[in-house]
Amino acid sequence: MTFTRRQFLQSAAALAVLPHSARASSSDLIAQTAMQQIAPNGFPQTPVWSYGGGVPGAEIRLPQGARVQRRLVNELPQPTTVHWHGIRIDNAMDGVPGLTQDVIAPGEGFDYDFVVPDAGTYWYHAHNRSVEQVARGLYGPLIVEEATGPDVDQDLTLMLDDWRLDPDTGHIVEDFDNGHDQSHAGRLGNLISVNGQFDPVFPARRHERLRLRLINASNARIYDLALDGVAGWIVALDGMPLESPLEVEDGFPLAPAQRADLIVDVTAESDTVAGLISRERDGGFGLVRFPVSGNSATTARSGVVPLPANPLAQVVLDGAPVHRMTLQGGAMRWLESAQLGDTQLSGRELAQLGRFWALNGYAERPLDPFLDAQRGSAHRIEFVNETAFPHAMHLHGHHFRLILPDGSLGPWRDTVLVERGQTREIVLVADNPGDWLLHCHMLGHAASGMMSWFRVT
Ligand SMILES: [Cu+2]
Repeated sequence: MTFTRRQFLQSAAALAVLPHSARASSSDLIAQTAMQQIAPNGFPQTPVWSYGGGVPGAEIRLPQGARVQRRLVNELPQPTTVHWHGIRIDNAMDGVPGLTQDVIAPGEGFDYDFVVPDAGTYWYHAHNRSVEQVARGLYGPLIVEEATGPDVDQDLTLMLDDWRLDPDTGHIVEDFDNGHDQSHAGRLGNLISVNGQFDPVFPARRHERLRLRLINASNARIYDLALDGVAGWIVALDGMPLESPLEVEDGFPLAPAQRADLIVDVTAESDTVAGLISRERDGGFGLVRFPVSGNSATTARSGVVPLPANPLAQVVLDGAPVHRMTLQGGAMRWLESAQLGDTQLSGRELAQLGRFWALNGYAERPLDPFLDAQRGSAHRIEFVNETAFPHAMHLHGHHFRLILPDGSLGPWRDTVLVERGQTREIVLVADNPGDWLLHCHMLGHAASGMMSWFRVT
Protein backbone atom coordinates (compact mmCIF):
# COMPACT_ATOMS: atom_id res chain seq x y z
CA MET A 1 0.00 0.00 0.00
CA THR A 2 1.33 3.43 -0.83
CA PHE A 3 0.53 6.55 1.14
CA THR A 4 -0.03 9.88 -0.47
CA ARG A 5 1.96 12.65 1.11
CA ARG A 6 -1.17 14.04 2.70
CA GLN A 7 -2.26 10.73 4.18
CA PHE A 8 1.19 10.21 5.56
CA LEU A 9 1.20 13.59 7.25
CA GLN A 10 -2.23 13.12 8.71
CA SER A 11 -1.48 9.72 10.15
CA ALA A 12 2.16 9.19 10.94
CA ALA A 13 3.50 12.71 11.30
CA ALA A 14 0.55 14.27 13.04
CA LEU A 15 0.07 11.48 15.56
CA ALA A 16 3.48 10.02 16.22
CA VAL A 17 6.41 11.85 14.69
CA LEU A 18 5.34 15.36 15.72
CA PRO A 19 8.17 16.58 17.94
CA HIS A 20 7.27 17.24 21.53
CA SER A 21 8.06 20.94 21.21
CA ALA A 22 5.49 21.25 18.42
CA ARG A 23 2.59 19.94 20.51
CA ALA A 24 -0.22 22.31 21.30
CA SER A 25 -0.32 24.67 24.26
CA SER A 26 -2.61 27.58 25.06
CA SER A 27 -0.44 30.10 23.22
CA ASP A 28 -0.18 27.98 20.10
CA LEU A 29 -1.52 29.05 16.78
CA ILE A 30 -2.26 25.79 15.02
CA ALA A 31 -2.39 25.84 11.24
CA GLN A 32 -4.79 23.03 10.52
CA THR A 33 -7.49 21.80 8.19
CA ALA A 34 -11.14 22.19 9.19
CA MET A 35 -14.66 22.10 7.78
CA GLN A 36 -16.74 25.26 7.79
CA GLN A 37 -20.11 26.44 6.52
CA ILE A 38 -18.91 29.22 4.20
CA ALA A 39 -21.69 28.95 1.60
CA PRO A 40 -25.29 29.65 2.66
CA ASN A 41 -27.06 26.97 4.68
CA GLY A 42 -28.25 24.18 2.43
CA PHE A 43 -24.96 24.10 0.52
CA PRO A 44 -22.21 21.70 1.58
CA GLN A 45 -19.51 22.70 4.04
CA THR A 46 -16.12 23.78 2.76
CA PRO A 47 -12.79 22.16 3.65
CA VAL A 48 -10.61 25.11 4.73
CA TRP A 49 -7.14 25.71 6.07
CA SER A 50 -7.35 27.63 9.31
CA TYR A 51 -5.60 28.97 12.35
CA GLY A 52 -7.13 26.99 15.20
CA GLY A 53 -10.01 25.29 13.40
CA GLY A 54 -12.07 28.26 12.13
CA VAL A 55 -11.87 31.03 9.53
CA PRO A 56 -10.97 33.71 10.39
CA GLY A 57 -8.50 32.52 13.02
CA ALA A 58 -9.13 33.60 16.58
CA GLU A 59 -8.96 37.36 17.07
CA ILE A 60 -5.72 38.31 18.79
CA ARG A 61 -6.60 41.38 20.84
CA LEU A 62 -4.20 43.11 23.18
CA PRO A 63 -3.25 46.55 24.52
CA GLN A 64 -0.91 48.87 22.66
CA GLY A 65 2.71 48.12 23.56
CA ALA A 66 1.98 44.55 24.64
CA ARG A 67 3.75 41.47 23.39
CA VAL A 68 2.36 38.80 21.08
CA GLN A 69 3.78 35.35 21.74
CA ARG A 70 2.44 32.56 19.59
CA ARG A 71 3.98 29.29 18.55
CA LEU A 72 2.87 28.49 15.04
CA VAL A 73 2.38 24.74 14.82
CA ASN A 74 2.09 23.55 11.25
CA GLU A 75 -0.35 20.69 10.90
CA LEU A 76 -0.92 21.43 7.22
CA PRO A 77 0.38 19.32 4.32
CA GLN A 78 2.43 22.30 3.06
CA PRO A 79 5.18 24.51 4.54
CA THR A 80 3.94 27.84 5.87
CA THR A 81 4.86 31.07 7.69
CA VAL A 82 2.82 33.85 9.32
CA HIS A 83 3.06 37.53 8.40
CA TRP A 84 1.70 40.09 10.88
CA HIS A 85 0.37 42.58 8.42
CA GLY A 86 0.85 46.26 9.27
CA ILE A 87 2.79 45.67 12.47
CA ARG A 88 6.01 47.68 12.64
CA ILE A 89 7.68 44.51 13.76
CA ASP A 90 11.10 43.11 14.57
CA ASN A 91 12.38 41.97 11.14
CA ALA A 92 13.05 38.38 12.30
CA MET A 93 9.32 38.03 13.12
CA ASP A 94 7.98 39.31 9.78
CA GLY A 95 7.26 35.86 8.39
CA VAL A 96 8.73 36.12 4.88
CA PRO A 97 10.28 32.83 3.72
CA GLY A 98 13.73 33.23 2.24
CA LEU A 99 14.06 36.79 3.51
CA THR A 100 13.36 36.81 7.26
CA GLN A 101 12.96 33.12 8.13
CA ASP A 102 12.90 29.59 6.76
CA VAL A 103 9.56 28.00 5.97
CA ILE A 104 7.95 26.02 8.77
CA ALA A 105 7.70 22.47 7.45
CA PRO A 106 4.69 20.25 8.12
CA GLY A 107 4.90 18.92 11.66
CA GLU A 108 7.24 21.70 12.78
CA GLY A 109 6.77 24.93 14.70
CA PHE A 110 8.09 28.49 14.99
CA ASP A 111 7.93 30.89 17.91
CA TYR A 112 6.65 34.32 16.97
CA ASP A 113 7.37 36.90 19.67
CA PHE A 114 7.04 40.64 19.09
CA VAL A 115 5.74 43.91 20.50
CA VAL A 116 2.88 45.86 18.90
CA PRO A 117 3.89 49.54 18.93
CA ASP A 118 0.74 50.97 17.36
CA ALA A 119 -2.92 50.76 18.29
CA GLY A 120 -5.32 49.86 15.50
CA THR A 121 -6.70 47.17 13.22
CA TYR A 122 -4.18 44.71 11.78
CA TRP A 123 -4.28 41.13 10.61
CA TYR A 124 -2.17 38.04 10.27
CA HIS A 125 -2.00 35.70 7.33
CA ALA A 126 0.09 33.00 5.69
CA HIS A 127 3.03 34.28 3.65
CA ASN A 128 4.19 31.09 1.96
CA ARG A 129 2.28 30.30 -1.21
CA SER A 130 -0.09 33.03 -0.09
CA VAL A 131 -2.03 32.79 -3.34
CA GLU A 132 -3.20 29.37 -2.17
CA GLN A 133 -2.89 29.54 1.61
CA VAL A 134 -4.79 32.80 2.13
CA ALA A 135 -7.44 31.65 -0.37
CA ARG A 136 -7.88 28.50 1.71
CA GLY A 137 -8.55 30.60 4.84
CA LEU A 138 -5.22 31.18 6.61
CA TYR A 139 -5.89 34.60 8.11
CA GLY A 140 -7.16 36.22 11.28
CA PRO A 141 -7.57 39.66 12.89
CA LEU A 142 -4.98 41.29 15.13
CA ILE A 143 -6.52 44.14 17.12
CA VAL A 144 -4.38 46.50 19.20
CA GLU A 145 -6.43 48.54 21.64
CA GLU A 146 -5.87 52.22 22.40
CA ALA A 147 -5.14 53.01 26.07
CA THR A 148 -8.33 55.07 25.96
CA GLY A 149 -10.59 53.89 23.18
CA PRO A 150 -13.46 55.78 21.59
CA ASP A 151 -16.91 55.80 23.21
CA VAL A 152 -18.86 53.13 21.29
CA ASP A 153 -21.60 50.61 22.08
CA GLN A 154 -20.20 47.82 19.91
CA ASP A 155 -16.74 47.13 18.52
CA LEU A 156 -17.12 44.80 15.52
CA THR A 157 -14.32 43.26 13.49
CA LEU A 158 -15.55 42.48 9.96
CA MET A 159 -13.13 40.49 7.83
CA LEU A 160 -14.09 40.38 4.16
CA ASP A 161 -13.06 37.55 1.85
CA ASP A 162 -14.21 36.15 -1.44
CA TRP A 163 -14.07 32.46 -2.20
CA ARG A 164 -14.10 30.46 -5.40
CA LEU A 165 -16.31 27.53 -4.43
CA ASP A 166 -17.82 24.69 -6.37
CA PRO A 167 -21.50 25.04 -5.41
CA ASP A 168 -22.14 21.30 -5.82
CA THR A 169 -19.40 20.13 -3.44
CA GLY A 170 -18.65 23.24 -1.36
CA HIS A 171 -14.97 22.66 -2.14
CA ILE A 172 -12.55 25.45 -2.97
CA VAL A 173 -11.71 25.42 -6.67
CA GLU A 174 -8.00 24.61 -6.56
CA ASP A 175 -6.81 26.52 -9.64
CA PHE A 176 -4.61 28.79 -7.55
CA ASP A 177 -1.98 29.12 -10.29
CA ASN A 178 -4.48 29.84 -13.06
CA GLY A 179 -2.53 31.91 -15.59
CA HIS A 180 -5.59 33.79 -16.78
CA ASP A 181 -6.34 35.00 -13.23
CA GLN A 182 -2.72 35.84 -12.56
CA SER A 183 -2.25 37.83 -15.76
CA HIS A 184 -5.53 39.70 -15.27
CA ALA A 185 -7.18 41.03 -12.09
CA GLY A 186 -6.13 38.07 -9.90
CA ARG A 187 -8.23 35.35 -8.31
CA LEU A 188 -11.78 36.60 -7.83
CA GLY A 189 -14.34 34.46 -6.05
CA ASN A 190 -18.00 33.63 -6.51
CA LEU A 191 -19.00 34.01 -2.87
CA ILE A 192 -18.18 36.77 -0.39
CA SER A 193 -17.96 36.00 3.29
CA VAL A 194 -17.65 38.24 6.32
CA ASN A 195 -15.92 36.59 9.26
CA GLY A 196 -16.06 33.30 7.35
CA GLN A 197 -19.85 33.42 7.04
CA PHE A 198 -22.22 34.32 4.27
CA ASP A 199 -24.43 37.32 5.07
CA PRO A 200 -23.86 37.50 8.85
CA VAL A 201 -26.20 39.37 11.16
CA PHE A 202 -25.26 41.74 14.01
CA PRO A 203 -28.26 43.05 15.96
CA ALA A 204 -28.17 46.77 16.81
CA ARG A 205 -30.35 49.47 18.31
CA ARG A 206 -31.25 52.82 16.88
CA HIS A 207 -28.75 55.53 17.90
CA GLU A 208 -26.14 52.99 18.90
CA ARG A 209 -22.61 53.90 17.99
CA LEU A 210 -20.59 51.14 16.35
CA ARG A 211 -16.92 50.84 15.63
CA LEU A 212 -16.51 48.79 12.46
CA ARG A 213 -13.05 47.36 11.84
CA LEU A 214 -13.09 46.39 8.18
CA ILE A 215 -10.30 44.12 6.92
CA ASN A 216 -10.00 42.96 3.32
CA ALA A 217 -8.51 39.44 3.37
CA SER A 218 -9.45 38.71 -0.26
CA ASN A 219 -6.81 37.55 -2.72
CA ALA A 220 -7.58 40.25 -5.26
CA ARG A 221 -11.02 41.81 -4.83
CA ILE A 222 -11.24 45.57 -4.41
CA TYR A 223 -14.46 46.46 -2.63
CA ASP A 224 -16.41 49.63 -3.17
CA LEU A 225 -18.17 49.83 0.19
CA ALA A 226 -21.14 51.89 1.24
CA LEU A 227 -23.33 52.25 4.32
CA ASP A 228 -27.07 51.81 4.56
CA GLY A 229 -28.98 52.91 7.68
CA VAL A 230 -25.80 53.81 9.54
CA ALA A 231 -23.82 57.02 9.11
CA GLY A 232 -20.44 58.15 10.30
CA TRP A 233 -16.75 58.57 9.69
CA ILE A 234 -13.63 56.74 8.65
CA VAL A 235 -11.36 57.27 11.66
CA ALA A 236 -8.37 55.13 10.68
CA LEU A 237 -6.85 53.55 7.56
CA ASP A 238 -4.52 50.53 7.68
CA GLY A 239 -4.60 50.83 11.47
CA MET A 240 -3.40 54.42 11.62
CA PRO A 241 -5.72 57.17 12.91
CA LEU A 242 -6.66 59.99 10.56
CA GLU A 243 -5.85 63.41 11.93
CA SER A 244 -9.30 64.48 10.77
CA PRO A 245 -11.96 61.78 10.55
CA LEU A 246 -13.48 61.57 7.10
CA GLU A 247 -17.25 61.62 6.87
CA VAL A 248 -18.58 58.75 4.73
CA GLU A 249 -20.84 60.42 2.21
CA ASP A 250 -20.64 57.96 -0.64
CA GLY A 251 -18.72 54.77 -1.28
CA PHE A 252 -15.13 54.15 -0.32
CA PRO A 253 -12.62 51.61 -1.67
CA LEU A 254 -10.99 48.82 0.29
CA ALA A 255 -8.21 47.09 -1.65
CA PRO A 256 -6.72 43.72 -0.69
CA ALA A 257 -4.96 43.85 2.69
CA GLN A 258 -6.28 47.33 3.47
CA ARG A 259 -8.23 48.15 6.61
CA ALA A 260 -10.64 50.93 7.47
CA ASP A 261 -11.92 51.72 10.96
CA LEU A 262 -15.30 53.42 10.95
CA ILE A 263 -17.29 54.97 13.74
CA VAL A 264 -20.93 54.98 12.72
CA ASP A 265 -24.29 55.75 14.34
CA VAL A 266 -27.35 53.64 13.64
CA THR A 267 -29.79 56.00 11.94
CA ALA A 268 -32.28 53.39 10.66
CA GLU A 269 -35.66 53.15 12.37
CA SER A 270 -36.45 50.29 14.73
CA ASP A 271 -37.65 47.11 12.97
CA THR A 272 -35.70 47.88 9.82
CA VAL A 273 -32.38 46.47 8.65
CA ALA A 274 -29.22 48.51 8.24
CA GLY A 275 -26.09 47.16 6.63
CA LEU A 276 -22.76 47.32 4.91
CA ILE A 277 -23.06 47.24 1.11
CA SER A 278 -20.67 46.13 -1.60
CA ARG A 279 -21.39 48.30 -4.62
CA GLU A 280 -20.98 46.63 -7.98
CA ARG A 281 -21.56 47.80 -11.51
CA ASP A 282 -24.92 46.07 -11.55
CA GLY A 283 -26.14 47.53 -8.27
CA GLY A 284 -24.43 45.58 -5.51
CA PHE A 285 -25.44 43.51 -2.51
CA GLY A 286 -25.41 43.49 1.26
CA LEU A 287 -22.36 42.07 3.05
CA VAL A 288 -23.50 42.41 6.65
CA ARG A 289 -26.94 43.06 8.13
CA PHE A 290 -27.66 45.09 11.26
CA PRO A 291 -31.30 44.36 12.19
CA VAL A 292 -32.40 47.37 14.26
CA SER A 293 -34.70 46.81 17.22
CA GLY A 294 -35.58 49.41 19.83
CA ASN A 295 -33.62 52.44 20.87
CA SER A 296 -30.25 52.53 22.50
CA ALA A 297 -30.24 53.72 26.11
CA THR A 298 -28.02 56.52 24.94
CA THR A 299 -29.30 59.28 22.70
CA ALA A 300 -27.66 59.90 19.37
CA ARG A 301 -24.18 61.26 19.78
CA SER A 302 -22.91 64.07 17.62
CA GLY A 303 -19.53 64.42 15.99
CA VAL A 304 -16.49 62.26 16.49
CA VAL A 305 -13.06 62.88 17.95
CA PRO A 306 -9.92 61.57 16.24
CA LEU A 307 -8.34 58.43 17.67
CA PRO A 308 -5.12 59.07 19.61
CA ALA A 309 -2.09 59.25 17.30
CA ASN A 310 0.40 56.40 17.13
CA PRO A 311 4.13 56.98 17.77
CA LEU A 312 5.13 57.36 14.10
CA ALA A 313 8.13 59.26 12.77
CA GLN A 314 8.00 62.90 11.75
CA VAL A 315 7.98 63.07 7.97
CA VAL A 316 10.15 65.71 6.32
CA LEU A 317 9.80 65.77 2.54
CA ASP A 318 12.60 68.26 1.93
CA GLY A 319 15.66 66.53 0.54
CA ALA A 320 14.07 63.09 0.40
CA PRO A 321 15.27 61.35 -2.80
CA VAL A 322 12.66 60.08 -5.26
CA HIS A 323 12.76 56.41 -6.29
CA ARG A 324 10.62 55.31 -9.16
CA MET A 325 9.00 51.88 -9.17
CA THR A 326 7.36 51.03 -12.47
CA LEU A 327 4.59 48.42 -12.47
CA GLN A 328 4.80 46.48 -15.72
CA GLY A 329 3.17 43.65 -17.65
CA GLY A 330 -0.06 41.74 -17.35
CA ALA A 331 -2.72 41.17 -19.95
CA MET A 332 -2.93 43.85 -22.64
CA ARG A 333 0.52 45.26 -21.74
CA TRP A 334 2.46 41.99 -21.97
CA LEU A 335 6.09 42.12 -20.89
CA GLU A 336 8.59 42.33 -23.73
CA SER A 337 11.28 41.06 -21.39
CA ALA A 338 12.29 41.10 -17.74
CA GLN A 339 14.88 39.64 -15.42
CA LEU A 340 14.80 36.57 -13.24
CA GLY A 341 17.88 36.82 -11.02
CA ASP A 342 20.57 37.99 -13.45
CA THR A 343 18.98 36.35 -16.52
CA GLN A 344 17.05 38.42 -19.02
CA LEU A 345 14.11 36.48 -20.47
CA SER A 346 11.57 37.33 -23.14
CA GLY A 347 7.94 37.91 -22.24
CA ARG A 348 7.05 34.61 -23.89
CA GLU A 349 9.65 32.71 -21.86
CA LEU A 350 8.46 34.40 -18.70
CA ALA A 351 4.82 33.54 -19.41
CA GLN A 352 5.79 29.89 -19.81
CA LEU A 353 7.27 30.11 -16.31
CA GLY A 354 4.07 31.68 -14.99
CA ARG A 355 5.56 35.19 -14.74
CA PHE A 356 3.37 37.93 -16.16
CA TRP A 357 4.37 41.03 -14.22
CA ALA A 358 7.51 42.95 -13.35
CA LEU A 359 8.58 45.71 -10.99
CA ASN A 360 11.33 47.86 -12.52
CA GLY A 361 12.17 45.09 -14.97
CA TYR A 362 12.35 42.22 -12.47
CA ALA A 363 9.79 39.43 -12.66
CA GLU A 364 10.62 38.12 -9.18
CA ARG A 365 12.25 39.45 -6.03
CA PRO A 366 15.60 40.78 -7.33
CA LEU A 367 18.97 39.85 -5.86
CA ASP A 368 19.68 43.45 -4.85
CA PRO A 369 17.23 45.61 -2.93
CA PHE A 370 15.13 48.17 -4.75
CA LEU A 371 16.18 50.64 -2.08
CA ASP A 372 19.10 50.51 0.34
CA ALA A 373 18.18 53.04 3.02
CA GLN A 374 20.09 54.42 5.92
CA ARG A 375 18.13 54.00 9.10
CA GLY A 376 16.04 57.09 9.78
CA SER A 377 16.28 58.50 6.26
CA ALA A 378 13.22 59.58 4.28
CA HIS A 379 12.50 58.37 0.74
CA ARG A 380 9.84 59.20 -1.78
CA ILE A 381 8.66 56.26 -3.84
CA GLU A 382 6.77 56.93 -7.03
CA PHE A 383 4.62 53.98 -8.13
CA VAL A 384 4.06 54.31 -11.87
CA ASN A 385 1.39 51.88 -13.01
CA GLU A 386 1.96 51.15 -16.69
CA THR A 387 -0.31 48.10 -16.58
CA ALA A 388 -3.99 47.81 -17.45
CA PHE A 389 -4.94 46.71 -13.90
CA PRO A 390 -4.98 48.20 -10.41
CA HIS A 391 -2.42 47.03 -7.86
CA ALA A 392 -2.33 47.25 -4.06
CA MET A 393 1.30 47.93 -3.20
CA HIS A 394 2.33 46.86 0.29
CA LEU A 395 5.50 47.63 2.24
CA HIS A 396 6.52 45.45 5.15
CA GLY A 397 7.72 46.71 8.53
CA HIS A 398 6.74 50.32 7.94
CA HIS A 399 3.84 52.61 7.34
CA PHE A 400 4.28 55.44 4.86
CA ARG A 401 2.40 58.61 4.08
CA LEU A 402 0.68 59.27 0.80
CA ILE A 403 1.75 62.42 -0.98
CA LEU A 404 -1.40 64.04 -2.31
CA PRO A 405 -1.57 65.60 -5.80
CA ASP A 406 -1.14 69.09 -4.29
CA GLY A 407 2.11 67.97 -2.63
CA SER A 408 0.73 67.84 0.89
CA LEU A 409 0.98 64.79 3.13
CA GLY A 410 -1.97 62.40 3.11
CA PRO A 411 -2.89 59.57 5.46
CA TRP A 412 -0.54 56.92 6.81
CA ARG A 413 -0.96 53.57 5.10
CA ASP A 414 0.80 50.25 4.66
CA THR A 415 -0.93 49.35 1.38
CA VAL A 416 -1.66 51.83 -1.39
CA LEU A 417 -4.02 51.20 -4.30
CA VAL A 418 -2.48 52.34 -7.59
CA GLU A 419 -5.13 52.42 -10.28
CA ARG A 420 -4.40 51.50 -13.91
CA GLY A 421 -2.37 54.17 -15.62
CA GLN A 422 -2.00 56.06 -12.35
CA THR A 423 1.10 57.35 -10.57
CA ARG A 424 0.98 57.54 -6.78
CA GLU A 425 3.71 58.87 -4.62
CA ILE A 426 4.45 57.95 -1.03
CA VAL A 427 7.06 58.97 1.51
CA LEU A 428 8.70 56.40 3.72
CA VAL A 429 10.76 57.06 6.81
CA ALA A 430 12.97 53.97 6.81
CA ASP A 431 13.31 53.63 10.57
CA ASN A 432 12.93 49.87 11.08
CA PRO A 433 16.15 47.96 10.36
CA GLY A 434 16.07 44.82 8.27
CA ASP A 435 15.22 43.38 4.87
CA TRP A 436 11.61 44.15 4.00
CA LEU A 437 9.35 42.94 1.25
CA LEU A 438 7.58 45.36 -1.07
CA HIS A 439 4.95 43.71 -3.26
CA CYS A 440 1.55 43.77 -4.82
CA HIS A 441 -1.10 42.37 -2.47
CA MET A 442 -3.14 40.92 -5.30
CA LEU A 443 -1.66 37.60 -4.30
CA GLY A 444 -1.67 36.10 -7.79
CA HIS A 445 0.24 39.15 -9.05
CA ALA A 446 2.82 38.74 -6.30
CA ALA A 447 3.21 35.05 -7.22
CA SER A 448 3.68 35.90 -10.89
CA GLY A 449 6.23 38.70 -10.66
CA MET A 450 5.23 41.69 -8.50
CA MET A 451 7.72 41.20 -5.70
CA SER A 452 10.56 43.44 -4.58
CA TRP A 453 12.31 44.39 -1.35
CA PHE A 454 14.16 47.14 0.44
CA ARG A 455 16.88 47.18 3.05
CA VAL A 456 17.24 49.45 6.08
CA THR A 457 20.59 49.52 7.86
CU1 LIG B 1 -1.08 43.67 -8.63
